[in-house]
Amino acid sequence: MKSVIRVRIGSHDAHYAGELVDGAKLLQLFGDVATELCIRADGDEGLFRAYDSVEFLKPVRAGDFIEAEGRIVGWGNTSLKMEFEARKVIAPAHGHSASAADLLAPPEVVCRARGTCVVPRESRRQPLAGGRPQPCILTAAIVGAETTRAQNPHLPLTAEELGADAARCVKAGATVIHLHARDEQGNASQDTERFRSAIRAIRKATRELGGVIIQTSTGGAVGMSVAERAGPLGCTGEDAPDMATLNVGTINFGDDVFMNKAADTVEMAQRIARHGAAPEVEVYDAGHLDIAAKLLKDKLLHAPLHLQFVLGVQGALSASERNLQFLVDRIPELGVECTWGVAGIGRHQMTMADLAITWGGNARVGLEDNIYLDKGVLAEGSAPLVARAAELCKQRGRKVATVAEARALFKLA
Ligand code: KMH
Ligand code: ZN
Repeated sequence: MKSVIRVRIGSHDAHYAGELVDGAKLLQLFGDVATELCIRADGDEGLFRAYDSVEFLKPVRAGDFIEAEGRIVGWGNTSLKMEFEARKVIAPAHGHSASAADLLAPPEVVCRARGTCVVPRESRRQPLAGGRPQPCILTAAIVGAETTRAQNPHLPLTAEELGADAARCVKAGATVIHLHARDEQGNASQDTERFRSAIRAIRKATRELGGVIIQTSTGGAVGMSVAERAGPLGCTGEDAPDMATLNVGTINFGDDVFMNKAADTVEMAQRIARHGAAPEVEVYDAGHLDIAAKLLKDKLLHAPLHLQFVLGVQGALSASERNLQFLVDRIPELGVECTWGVAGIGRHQMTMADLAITWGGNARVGLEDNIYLDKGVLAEGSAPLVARAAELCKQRGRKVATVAEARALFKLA
């Protein structure tokens, strides 16, 4: 959650020699930004309790335009942890006419701060639409189609291994298993029976832990036909997956092309609807949101819509904070109730998970997308990655969703 204000610093704000502005002016701007954040989160102006740090980095003078931005970075019961940045975006151009000014590109950061605001319990107005985030749904992508045992020897391949790894992920906090299957040679397979065995093994291994939501891939591996990719949808009745991915746009995928022609996406959406699984739309690039909007308009998708931003695939949208912000900001354009999550590829996995957790979204981690726990340290299965995401939830004050909560948030049957 963020708030931005932009103001011109007038001559009346200048306090020191050379039209220099008092640092307190910037703290006043941060105070206003913080107040908006409290209103957005809790419907009340709240109170600024303390600054943990304030750094004045550059002078501010009369005639400067200052943009002050604040974000909630931690969700306490009554406290909200915030980070602030003030940037100079326009400055008077000296040496020209008295009214000349320059746009600064890039803007100059003049002040950074961290602090805590409090909205007393009795003042909190809950629940507010777009206010405090819901519990965070952690998805474990435990195998994928591309990762190999040579890259990470802890990759689960057989049904039994998938079941055991899924159980470890559930213990670590995962409530959704994003599932692919492999054949005897370890190659990607969308064969119905292989998925059936894996689904049975996962359900058996996680039953005593409260179960898990199973989301089967209909993306499979590059080069597979639609009919082949739809294999997991042959699992019905007791073996039916709860969710299925829907890939809506073609992208470069490393040296390959991951083809998702419009007609194929329509067919897959129809197959998923006939099956009864809840679709999750995989968004690898900005235009995929536009395709999702068209699918909604054509009644091939329905609310609530589940969006998974997969960022950092080589050939698609990169995993940056700015790109994620852009995608998240565009969600309201869809005009329907949505849940959203992020899967960052490779070294971006935990950074993207942390942003999603901080901003109120959901996070996907696991060996499908990233094989390392730390730089140069292989993850021993996906559970350590899930555990780290759960730890981030704790640090950010987000509750990790239970299966029942995730089912309710996804509105699954
Ligand atoms: N293996 C990728 C080409 C999905 O699961 O739906 C596609 C993929 C997406 O993994
Ligand atoms: Zn996948």
